[in-house]
Amino acid sequence: MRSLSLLLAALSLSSPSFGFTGSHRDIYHDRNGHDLRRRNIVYDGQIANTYDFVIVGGGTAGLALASRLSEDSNHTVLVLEAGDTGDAVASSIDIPGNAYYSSLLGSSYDWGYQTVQQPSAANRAISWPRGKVLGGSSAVNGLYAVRPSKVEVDAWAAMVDGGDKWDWNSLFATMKQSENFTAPSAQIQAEGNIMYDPSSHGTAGPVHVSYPGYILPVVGNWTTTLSDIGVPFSADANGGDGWGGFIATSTINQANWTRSYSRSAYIDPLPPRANLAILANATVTRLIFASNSTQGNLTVSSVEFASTRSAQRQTVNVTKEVILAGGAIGSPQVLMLSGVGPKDVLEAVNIPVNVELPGVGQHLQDHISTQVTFQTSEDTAASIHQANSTTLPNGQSSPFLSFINSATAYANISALLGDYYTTFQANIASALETSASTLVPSQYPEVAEGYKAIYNTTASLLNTPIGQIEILLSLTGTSQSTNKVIAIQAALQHPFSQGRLYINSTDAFDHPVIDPAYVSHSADIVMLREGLKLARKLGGTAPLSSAVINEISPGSAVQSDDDWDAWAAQNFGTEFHPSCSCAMLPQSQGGVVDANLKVYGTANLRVADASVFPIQFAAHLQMPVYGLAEQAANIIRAEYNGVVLAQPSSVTPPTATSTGIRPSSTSSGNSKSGAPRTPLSTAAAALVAVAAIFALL
Ligand SMILES: Cc1cc2nc3c(=O)[nH]c(=O)nc-3n(C[C@H](O)[C@H](O)[C@H](O)COP(=O)(O)OP(=O)(O)OC[C@H]3O[C@@H](n4cnc5c(N)ncnc54)[C@H](O)[C@@H]3O)c2cc1C
Ligand SMILES: *[C@@H]1O[C@H](CO)[C@@H](O)[C@H](O)[C@H]1NC(C)=O
Ligand SMILES: *[C@@H]1O[C@H](CO)[C@@H](O)[C@H](O)[C@H]1NC(C)=O
Ligand SMILES: *[C@@H]1O[C@H](CO)[C@@H](O)[C@H](O)[C@H]1NC(C)=O
Ligand SMILES: *[C@@H]1O[C@H](CO)[C@@H](O)[C@H](O)[C@H]1NC(C)=O
Ligand SMILES: *[C@@H]1O[C@H](CO)[C@@H](O)[C@H](O)[C@H]1NC(C)=O
Ligand SMILES: *[C@@H]1O[C@H](CO)[C@@H](O)[C@H](O)[C@H]1NC(C)=O
Ligand SMILES: *[C@@H]1O[C@H](CO)[C@@H](O)[C@H](O)[C@H]1NC(C)=O
Ligand SMILES: *[C@@H]1O[C@H](CO)[C@@H](O)[C@H](O)[C@H]1NC(C)=O
Ligand SMILES: *[C@@H]1O[C@H](CO)[C@@H](O)[C@H](O)[C@H]1NC(C)=O
Ligand SMILES: *[C@@H]1O[C@H](CO)[C@@H](O)[C@H](O)[C@H]1NC(C)=O
Ligand SMILES: *[C@@H]1O[C@H](CO)[C@@H](O)[C@H](O)[C@H]1NC(C)=O
Ligand SMILES: CC(=O)N[C@H]1CO[C@H](CO)[C@@H](O)[C@@H]1O
Repeated sequence: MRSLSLLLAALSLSSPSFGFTGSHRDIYHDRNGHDLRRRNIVYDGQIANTYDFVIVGGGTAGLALASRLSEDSNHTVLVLEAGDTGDAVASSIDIPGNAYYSSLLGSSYDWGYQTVQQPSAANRAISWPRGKVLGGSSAVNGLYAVRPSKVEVDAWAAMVDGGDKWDWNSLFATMKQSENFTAPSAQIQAEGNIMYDPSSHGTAGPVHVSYPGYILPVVGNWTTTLSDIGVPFSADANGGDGWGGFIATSTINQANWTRSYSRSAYIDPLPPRANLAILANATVTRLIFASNSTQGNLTVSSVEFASTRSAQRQTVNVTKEVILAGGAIGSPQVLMLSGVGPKDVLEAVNIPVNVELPGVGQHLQDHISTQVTFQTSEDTAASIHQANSTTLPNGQSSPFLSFINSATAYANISALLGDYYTTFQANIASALETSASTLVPSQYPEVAEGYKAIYNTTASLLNTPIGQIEILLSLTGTSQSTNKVIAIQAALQHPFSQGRLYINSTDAFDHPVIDPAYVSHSADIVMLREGLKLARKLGGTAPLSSAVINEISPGSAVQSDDDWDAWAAQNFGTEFHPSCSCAMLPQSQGGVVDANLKVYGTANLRVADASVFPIQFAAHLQMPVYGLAEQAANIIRAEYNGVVLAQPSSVTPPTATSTGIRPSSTSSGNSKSGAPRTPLSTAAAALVAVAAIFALL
């Protein structure tokens, strides 16, 4: 999937520079020339000394939460985001197809993490991209807008006391609360053979969810082919039964065919809010606890951050809460840097233990993925893009540039293993104790208990109709010789392998050590292999097969299970869904947060992002993350006031608080709180976008 040859071929496709500057209508500025996107973003580095809420990470969850918390004009909210604003690369973010044609992966807008070498992956270190920009990974992802199923969300809710606020009914409601669904045009619906149920969607939320404005004909043959190989057509994959084959919705705004992500959805449309400040280029280096809190739950009193590795550390005080939304890697990293985590990890780097929580960074799970590649006689998105790269219209009105992959399927265990699945499930169940005694990367018994709880829940989900493998159709890729390529990807959805991440440095600018322990449990390779076989079978099944000339990779030499396993080890990568590294579990099971997202042992610290899910879902993660962020805002607001809140559009400046934000026009460059004044990015604008034609998931 990410072999070097694929990448090199991708790079040789020159990347045309589409942009929103030029002859089109300027939608970023009002009549007075004020940049509408910037109203709540701090460009001069000047922030107040103190905020009620400080959110660490302005990513998918972080900006959603900031928007909701600051609807209450009595509360001041600060977001500290490590990455830049993204303004300099707006067209790479905003144009959906640019996720492939002008990708930010590999640029300074990508954290560019790498796992440690994985023995089960032929000792490869696997690349783990993550968005490092306002919007976080929602600014760089593949736009799939799919939801987990009721049975797995309810399984999550059952794993922790008070978990009912995370059951399907609750999460379904908050996922809808985040969403504004727009139906496809009749033409697109017919061409793609698209089915949906409007009642499963929200229409009043900020995140635009719809379908692309251009569909390739082969997409229309997807669901019929799947139903011929035992994966039935789904007419409503968003209402809790998220399995079968379907054309997924995407986070696309049909009004101008742009990506809808947490910044464009939750922040840019807001009027100026005097109680909201969003600071980019601000990496949180640690949390500082109040010295009075040596007994009982610790209180965070301030947050330390810096613009670069060598820059002076600054602090900002917090009166109510700190909410970590740094994502599956950033949040556990900040906890550990702050002395909250496993004692062995903290002692190894001489960080004093403030709260001993052995589960921080543990229980790390991800979806692994690779693909079967076919040469096709049909046009693909990649071939059309290359042929038309100089003539495609600029900017937001191009329906073609809104094309992103969205044909998908969640294949259940029967489709993958047939009747053998009952034996398979029994084998997994009986291997629980041996797995827990050999495969848990921690010396602490609580972490092993959590491993077992997660394992048990995952095993119980085998015997349900939910997807165990996701099968995706990719029409945006290239291969060595041609971009007339159809790739069918298979991605493991419910891993039994659990890894960990940990810090080996006290410097927040050093990456943590990431070891997902991929395929440490052998069930995972069985499932991935059977998924790949299904992908090959799909390519050979009518009507999809009418577009296929031959299989390019892995090719006819790969036939036996051993062949597949060896090939997969050389080729699988991430589906970009790491999570569970601050799992919501009982403390006795190595949990990091409780059902209210509170970090155990603290009085005013929560985590709200993909790191808190205790199990993996058969879904891409942005929609459940938005639902989680909406619910986090509900929980926090309920705790701080019970009154009816101001509407977003009628926010008035804060009145009676002691935490007024210094207006930037009157700021005097207080060196204590001001980030260095830097001219707006030219370095970033000069960035050479890597045209990685990855199959973004
Ligand atoms: C390439 C790619 C493709 C994907 N494709 C899809 C898809 O098609 N559909 C889908 O649903 N999901 C997809 N995903 C997954 C999905 O986007 C993520 O799971 C989700 O966005 C995670 O949200 P989050 O809020 O947990 O983290 P993020 O959105 O990653 O936000 C974390 C934020 O915290 C910041 N941060 C981290 N550490 C610090 C610190 N110390 N100080 C300050 N800030 C910090 C980061 O810069 C980032 O902005 C994809 C992900 C990637 C990377
Ligand atoms: C935070 O509060 C402490 C006292 O509690 C004070 O000494 C410090 O200056 C404050 N920090 C900022 C940035 O205002
Ligand atoms: C939802 O999107 C439609 C256009 O697709 C728009 O007209 C409508 O105003 C949006 N609703 C909200 C609440 O933003
Ligand atoms: C779709 O399938 C039909 C047969 O049902 C075939 O005639 C047609 O060529 C296929 N279209 C594409 C684009 O593969
Ligand atoms: C797209 O339209 C939305 C309104 O639906 C607007 O807020 C946004 O700025 C537009 N984006 C671009 C890049 O045109
Ligand atoms: C410690 O001080 C903070 C204010 O800095 C206060 O909110 C908190 O309640 C105090 N905690 C204890 C345990 O006294
Ligand atoms: C710490 O917080 C938890 C809930 O988060 C609470 O149950 C417990 O009583 C608190 N402990 C102390 C000593 O305040
Ligand atoms: C796992 O499930 C089995 C049977 O369903 C049960 O006996 C065992 O206690 C469970 N273990 C955990 C850790 O939940
Ligand atoms: C998988 O799906 C098929 C087709 O809908 C169904 O017959 C089968 O019962 C499902 N398997 C499980 C374990 O639910
Ligand atoms: C931390 O781990 C990384 C591997 O992820 C390694 O390259 C680095 O040298 C380690 N640093 C220290 C200080 O051990
Ligand atoms: C804001 O605070 C004032 C004074 O404490 C209170 O009367 C009002 O209800 C609060 N408003 C909200 C939206 O919480
Ligand atoms: C963030 O830092 C980059 C690199 O120094 C700079 O180009 C950019 O202008 C900064 N962004 C903001 C909002 O200050
Ligand atoms: C989507 C698009 O613009 N397609 C055009 C690509 O270019 C060929 C001719 O080179 C046109 O026929 C397509 O319509």
